[in-house]
Amino acid sequence: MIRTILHYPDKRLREKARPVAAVTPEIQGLVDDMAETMYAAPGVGLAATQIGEPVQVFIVDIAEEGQKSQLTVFINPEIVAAEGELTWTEGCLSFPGVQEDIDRAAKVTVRALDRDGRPFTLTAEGLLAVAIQHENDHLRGELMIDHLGPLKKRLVHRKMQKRLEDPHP
Ligand code: GNR
Ligand code: NI
Repeated sequence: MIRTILHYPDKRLREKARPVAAVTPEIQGLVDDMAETMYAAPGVGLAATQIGEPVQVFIVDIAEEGQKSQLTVFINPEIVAAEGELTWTEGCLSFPGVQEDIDRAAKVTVRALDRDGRPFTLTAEGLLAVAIQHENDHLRGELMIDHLGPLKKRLVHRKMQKRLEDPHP
C-alpha cells in the first residue's frame, strides 16, 4: 500500500524513531509499504519516520531508471565508521522542490538488520553513503535543513511555509 509522505514542517518528522524489537511480519509489511511508496514517489531512499511510523527502519535504492533495482533494507541501523568529506546536492521527499548542497562523510560503514532480521555490515561511498546518512538522520528526527547555515535554513523554511499556505497540486 502506498503511504502518505509527510512534508516539512509536520512535527512528526521531528520524532525520534524507536528500535525495532523483532522483525515481525508487521515490520516486513511496513518495509513493503515503504518500498512501494519510495518507488512511486520516486525517491532513492525513504525512512519510516517520513510516513509517520517512528521506528528504526529505512530503505535505499540508488539504481537508476532502467537498471535492475537494488533495494537495501536497514532495520536498527548504526553507522559504525565515517571518514572523509563530500558535498552532494540533496533532495528530500519531505521537502518537495528543495535541493541544497549538504556536506557529509564521504564513506560510511553501517550495521543493520535486513528484511529477514539478519545482521549485515555495509561500507558505502558516493550517493549510497549520502543516502544512508540522510535516512539515518530522519530516524533521529533530523532533516537536511539542519545541515544548512541559518540564512539558507530560514529561506527553505519560508518556502515550505508558503507552499503550505497555497497548496500545490
Ligand atoms: O529521493 C531522494 N533523493 C536524494 C538525493 C540526494 C541525497 C539524498 C536523497 S534522499 C531522497 C529521498 C528522501 O527524502 N529520503 O529521506
Ligand atoms: Ni529525506
